[in-house]
Amino acid sequence: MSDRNTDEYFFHKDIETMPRDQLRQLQLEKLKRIVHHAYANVAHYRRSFQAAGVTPDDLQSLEDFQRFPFTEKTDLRDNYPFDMFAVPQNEVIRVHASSGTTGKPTVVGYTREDLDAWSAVMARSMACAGARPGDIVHNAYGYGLFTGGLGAHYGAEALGCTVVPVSGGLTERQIVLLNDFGARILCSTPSYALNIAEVAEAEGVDLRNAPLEFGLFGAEPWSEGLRAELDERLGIKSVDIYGLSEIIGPGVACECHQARSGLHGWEDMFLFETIDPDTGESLPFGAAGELVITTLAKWAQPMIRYRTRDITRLTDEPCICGRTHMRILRITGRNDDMLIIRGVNVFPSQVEAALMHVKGIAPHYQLVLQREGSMDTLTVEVEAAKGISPERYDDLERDTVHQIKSRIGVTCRAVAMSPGEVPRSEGKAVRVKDLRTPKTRS
Ligand code: DLL
Repeated sequence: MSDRNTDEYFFHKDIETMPRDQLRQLQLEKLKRIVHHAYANVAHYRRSFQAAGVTPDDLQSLEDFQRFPFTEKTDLRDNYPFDMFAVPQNEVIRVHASSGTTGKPTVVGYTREDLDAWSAVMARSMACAGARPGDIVHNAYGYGLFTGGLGAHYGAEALGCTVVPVSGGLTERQIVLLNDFGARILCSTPSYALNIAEVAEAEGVDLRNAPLEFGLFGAEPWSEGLRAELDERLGIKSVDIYGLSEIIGPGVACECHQARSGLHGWEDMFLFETIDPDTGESLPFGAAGELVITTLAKWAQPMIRYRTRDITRLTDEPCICGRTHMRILRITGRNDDMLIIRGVNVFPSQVEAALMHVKGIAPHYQLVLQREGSMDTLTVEVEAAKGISPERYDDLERDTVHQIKSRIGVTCRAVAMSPGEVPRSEGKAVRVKDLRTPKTRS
């Protein structure tokens, strides 16, 4: 057996480095099985397949799959709570739910086999990101209906780590535990990691001297600028991890710590496509579009061509880590989070990236949307870094407006606030304050 400290030991070599043609063959076999299972057991899929004029027997190649219908978040809502289940409820041993911004939450269910598969992909993701058996994992993702806490928890246990199940919040205590227990791995949202860094600095604790080495950050869009900031302030390598409850939770894709350049999507478990969000046409590798994912082995609630609303690009270029599974490039944002300001499309993460070029502000911000006449306007609330005198706030505002205009092409207003005034995150950051009055229906 190889040395415990080499990556070799942690690769599931046969799967993670499988030649791509074999991987595609494996996907087709698994896909046929899951499509039959979904069709036989979920009334929704029977209806949607019939409406599209397909049956499971029409699936003879991966290309054929493009004729199959998409599944959307509204389908989960319409079948609330349990009608998307493909097994009897007494075989579902866990549910999670995401709080939708409107109406009912979306519910997801897991059989025992599904939970084992989730732990396995999560353990694989953590190893890919730099975690090792025996590591102490400080898990500051929220526990509960959100999949972050329990997903990272069971994945870390499956890898053989020591989990500190601290959840989000009570940040002073997080610093004490991080320092005293000597965690090597921090799991949290990137915005909460920034909050932890800030509180540690305020308490005079230099986490750069602690054993912390890797951060597994995800659950919200973030920028390369924020990555550099977290690397520097926490003295770690920050790694991007992706997932969504409808598909399984965290662990759908993860960056390798060697390249940190795109997230390896686990293609033996999930089928990834990108589509043009307007026409539904499949896009080639490299083109930006909406990510669509199919679960290849999830029995309680198979998801067939699920439209994630996440905008990204895929690449099958070889990676220096040796894994053959394709990479999802950084998620710019969600379709439904895209703002249209004076005709320009803009994602909050692009604003974040632009703000990283403004000197004298802290990386905390909120976007305020208002409506003037028929136009949406954007005000960016930024926060002055500590020690910046209020006389300089005008300059900060001017520079903010300038960086956003020159980098994204959007005209906005900026308001500089005093240190600590922009709300801090303990989970997914709220980036947008929407003060527009609801549109009246004509
Ligand atoms: O956020 C699962 C998760 C937990 C992923 C912990 C990573 C770490 P949901 O609450 O269902 O599940 O939200 C899923 O969050 O469709 C994306 O819009 C966004 N998201 C998740 N990871 C990333 C990421 C979890 N790395 C939704 N970059 C997804 C950008 C992300 N957006």
